Amino acid sequence: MGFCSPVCKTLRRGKYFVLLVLSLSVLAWITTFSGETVKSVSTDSASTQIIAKGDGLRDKFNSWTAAPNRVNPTPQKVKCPQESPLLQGARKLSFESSLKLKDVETENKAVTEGVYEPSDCIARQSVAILIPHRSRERHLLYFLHHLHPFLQRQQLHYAIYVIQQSGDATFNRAKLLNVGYLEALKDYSWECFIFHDVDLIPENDHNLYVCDQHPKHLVVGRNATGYKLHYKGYFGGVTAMTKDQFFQVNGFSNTYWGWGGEDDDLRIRVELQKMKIIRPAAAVARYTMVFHKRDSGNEINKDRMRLLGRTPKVWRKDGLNSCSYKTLSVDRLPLYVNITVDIGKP
Ligand code: UD2
Ligand code: MN
Repeated sequence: MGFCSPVCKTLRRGKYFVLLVLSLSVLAWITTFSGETVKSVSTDSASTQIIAKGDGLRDKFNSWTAAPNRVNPTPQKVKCPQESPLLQGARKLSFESSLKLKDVETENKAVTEGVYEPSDCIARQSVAILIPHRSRERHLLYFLHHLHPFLQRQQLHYAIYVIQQSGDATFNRAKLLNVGYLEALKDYSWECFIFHDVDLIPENDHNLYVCDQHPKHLVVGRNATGYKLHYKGYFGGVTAMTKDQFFQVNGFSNTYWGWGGEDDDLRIRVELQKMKIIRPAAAVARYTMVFHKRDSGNEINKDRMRLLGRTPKVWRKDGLNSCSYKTLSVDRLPLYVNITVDIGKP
């Protein structure tokens, strides 16, 4: 609205003329472009089959994005960050009696046959979690429910292996873990192994399930012991060792049947190799142990002190290199690899 002089009117008309000329040139340019595109891409890219004639600019865009090794290479995955941005710190754990395996499977669709790998970055370590097991199904369910999301928040490439002792002979935690190590290495060259009780649930995801320069003990404290270190050389519950560290100590002893001693034996092996045991800060290395009584078939091993005394003499001959067993089945279930094994009896 308002006053417009004759000069202003001429200018306005001129503006319309310039606009018209511009639009006509754009139209002419698009037509030329479209013809060229159809011709040039139709020979060298499978993706061109979906190109419709006359859609020149979009075609050109398609051919740029859909021919990865020609113009625009597929973005390469980069290493995951030193500290995962997904960590949440201390979390309240839940142990719902109504929890079902199907629920846990539904929550973990990104896990395939017990294995997970981050989709958007390359994990810093490939870790096998080994669980010795017999008749603790409920604990296993809670374990899977908590550990899968926990490990995923740490952006690890990992697999969960459950090593089931068949039969009802006395339980042998250490030998089952040796079997787990040997069997898991048949699947993949895991660089780190976590030896894990089924009933221990980590409370803080800053407790990283990765290996270090030295063997690592991840349980500083747990609910039942007031979150204090049990005793100075304590090495039970959950430990992390690289493939090479575990090989160097010849794994666990195979000779501890029943409860106790096998974790101290591993500590002696580590010390004999002049390796140190490291632990995360007490504030993060906290666990809840699901309540349980001593299992039948895992009675206290009264011979354990004698066995511990001879470890320096026998470790070279008793361990991974003498672990004899019969694998009865390997089932690749959605959330874990289930290895059932006959490890003999005392
Ligand atoms: C302690 C140690 C454990 C081990 C054990 C002595 C901690 C937190 N844990 O655990 O690492 O050294 O003493 O052997 O200090 N299991 C079964 N079915 C059985 C028996 C055992 O699945 O019938 C497995 C299961 O993974 C269990 C683990 O073996 O968590 C250890 O047995 P436990 O929980 O009975 O022994 P606990 O809590 O005294
Ligand atoms: Mn326990």
